[in-house]
Amino acid sequence: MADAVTKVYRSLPSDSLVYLKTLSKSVCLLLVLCVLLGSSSADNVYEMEEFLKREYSLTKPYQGLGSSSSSHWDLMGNAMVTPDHVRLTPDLQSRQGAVWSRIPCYLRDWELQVQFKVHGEGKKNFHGDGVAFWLTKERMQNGPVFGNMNLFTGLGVFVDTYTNEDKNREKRQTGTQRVYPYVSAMLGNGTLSYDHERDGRPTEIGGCTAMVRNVNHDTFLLIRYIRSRLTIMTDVDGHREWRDCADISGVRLPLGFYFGATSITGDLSDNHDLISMKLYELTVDKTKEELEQEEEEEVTVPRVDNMQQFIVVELEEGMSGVQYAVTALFSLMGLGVLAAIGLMAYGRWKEKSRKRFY
Ligand SMILES: *[C@@H]1O[C@H](CO)[C@@H](O)[C@H](O)[C@H]1NC(C)=O
Ligand SMILES: [Ca+2]
Repeated sequence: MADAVTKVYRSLPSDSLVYLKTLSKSVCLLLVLCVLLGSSSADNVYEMEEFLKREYSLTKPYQGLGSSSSSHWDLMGNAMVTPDHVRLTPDLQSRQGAVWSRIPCYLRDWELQVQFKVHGEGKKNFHGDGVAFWLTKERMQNGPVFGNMNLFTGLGVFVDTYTNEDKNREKRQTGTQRVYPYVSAMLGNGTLSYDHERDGRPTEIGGCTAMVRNVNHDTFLLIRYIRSRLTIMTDVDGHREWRDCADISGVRLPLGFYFGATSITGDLSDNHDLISMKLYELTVDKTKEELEQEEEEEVTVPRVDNMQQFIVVELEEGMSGVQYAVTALFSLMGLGVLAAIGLMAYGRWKEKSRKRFY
């Protein structure tokens, strides 16, 4: 029972607000009240279990994972299944591992709750590279983006544990320094490239710091997509509480993409363990107009409305201070010389004119 209660606690929306807005209000108020009073009866379990989509979820003991034809998930690369987790990569150099759903997802509104664990021997900033969660058109591809291909089409949420960005450059350009591990989201459209050297900054649409590594408590990530709004939350400090991480409106994701989780190690490594991925369908009350609009404007290429807002404004990588000073100095000297020549010429001319008059 304790387990059931925890399950309800975990799976019910911590922010009941979305539900308040979306589910019919009476049902929802009841639900919220139940949760608030902590009186979650068995009925609630079933209620949430109904929303859980088993075909898109991956939970212990990972029966639906493997090469059998009845599996819902494929395993790839160095990924290994144990009774307690799917180890995407071990704490060893140059490994890549992944799990990919076999079934394309046609749900419009959903919530993905991921439990994962990143741990290893490496000391501060001597570990990497992180783990990523996906909803993409492509699946089962090897590549440099946390073990997935670059130029992907769809959503990538990265838990980046290693800072690649040159710290000095970062400070010069943005005035701040980011603390890692860092969770960030990117919407790929097939031509946008993830810049590994800059930790994906140029294409990032939102993110937050999340101290996920080598902690004793469980760590979770929530990705919610409802009414074209993408919300990311984290629960990584052992408080069993969702914390806002990113909130982006106008995210247009086509239907029929695949969920996946990937990881990679390079010179530096970590164990990247996936414990569960639970996908819930969210029921949303939509007006007739909204539904018609959805039908008409079927999205084919992922995009974010007003992408402009995410373009990182960077200072020009032009002349440095020293270069400036030297250039200015030479310019001044040049002006001085010109002025001197000018004055001499003027003096001569004046002398000449004087001579002429007298
Ligand atoms: C992908 O997005 C970029 C930047 O917004 C844009 O320049 C490019 O044309 C887009 N590609 C496609 C295939 O839509
Ligand atoms: Ca990185």
